[in-house]
Amino acid sequence: MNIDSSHAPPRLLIVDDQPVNVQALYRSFAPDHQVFAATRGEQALQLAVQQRPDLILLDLELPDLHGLQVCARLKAQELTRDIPIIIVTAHGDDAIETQGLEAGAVDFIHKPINPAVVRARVKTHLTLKRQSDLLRQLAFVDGLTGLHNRRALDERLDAEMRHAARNDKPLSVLLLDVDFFKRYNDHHGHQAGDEALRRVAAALRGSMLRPADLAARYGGEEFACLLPETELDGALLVAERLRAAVEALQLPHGKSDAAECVTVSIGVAGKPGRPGGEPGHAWRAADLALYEAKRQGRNRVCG
Ligand code: GH3
Ligand code: MG
Ligand code: MG
Ligand code: MG
Ligand code: MG
Repeated sequence: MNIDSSHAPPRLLIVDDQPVNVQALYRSFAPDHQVFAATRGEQALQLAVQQRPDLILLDLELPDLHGLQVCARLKAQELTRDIPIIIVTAHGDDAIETQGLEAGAVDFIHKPINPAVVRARVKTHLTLKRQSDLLRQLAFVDGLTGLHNRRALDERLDAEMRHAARNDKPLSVLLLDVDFFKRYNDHHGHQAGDEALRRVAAALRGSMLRPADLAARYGGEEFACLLPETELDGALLVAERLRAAVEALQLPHGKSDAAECVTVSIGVAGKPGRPGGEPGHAWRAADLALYEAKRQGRNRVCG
């Protein structure tokens, strides 16, 4: 679910071991889609997790895995389950087509392809995907800030932790808390406080660089970020960038004399993806680090 990219071009992953096929599909979609390509099954699985495409065009005959295996594995993991897959193949008979649809593909296209037909089918499935994403947004978006809400965060963290443990990948979490926010509200009023939270949220959103990163409103004036495939060192750098972005907003604290402008303290915890790790541990570690950042004087990052 890419909440913030509703106006961004749709992201397509093309999987085919023949460069000439990749090029043909690339040519018909590149002008108004963001296109990624894989020539092997394992590479496709990796790209799907890293890039979270909106749709996958999948060839069946691949050098390492059969396309049906790729399809089944994409459907078996939470992170890629909702990505529509269209199978594109030269060798499909009715039996294969049935197997593909049963494995979770939404559509089946026979080669040689007609670019106009492929475009039309892709458009239909992208529209359906957008509609189901929209429904998810209503359930998973924080109404005040437009960031993901706590429910979305919990769900994603759960999925990311399992992925990290299974693949021995790092994963880091950030917990952010606005400094002296009670006094900001007391001084400027609750409505101005809400507006400040929106501005802080926008700054966080604008500073997250990877598509798989997630920023959420944890509750009240607290935010959380999830950084898949990121070691503690990298997470500390991201946290410092977020801290600086909020400070750069220069939202005056007024006469509240708590601070010059609105700032955040950030606690960072890395590697909760190790086997046996669980989401609760990640938050507790980040929370301890956040407490330390507050104790050391606020407007800083601890990890
Ligand atoms: P600290 O630096 O220790 O975090 O101080 P603080 O004042 O930010 O901490 P505290 O937890 O005492 O106060 C948090 C305040 O955040 C309380 C509440 O008025 C404000 N707050 C929480 N949620 C909202 C919200 O949705 N809108 C507004 N305007 N204020 C909120
Ligand atoms: Mg092939
Ligand atoms: Mg707080
Ligand atoms: Mg606070
Ligand atoms: Mg507090």
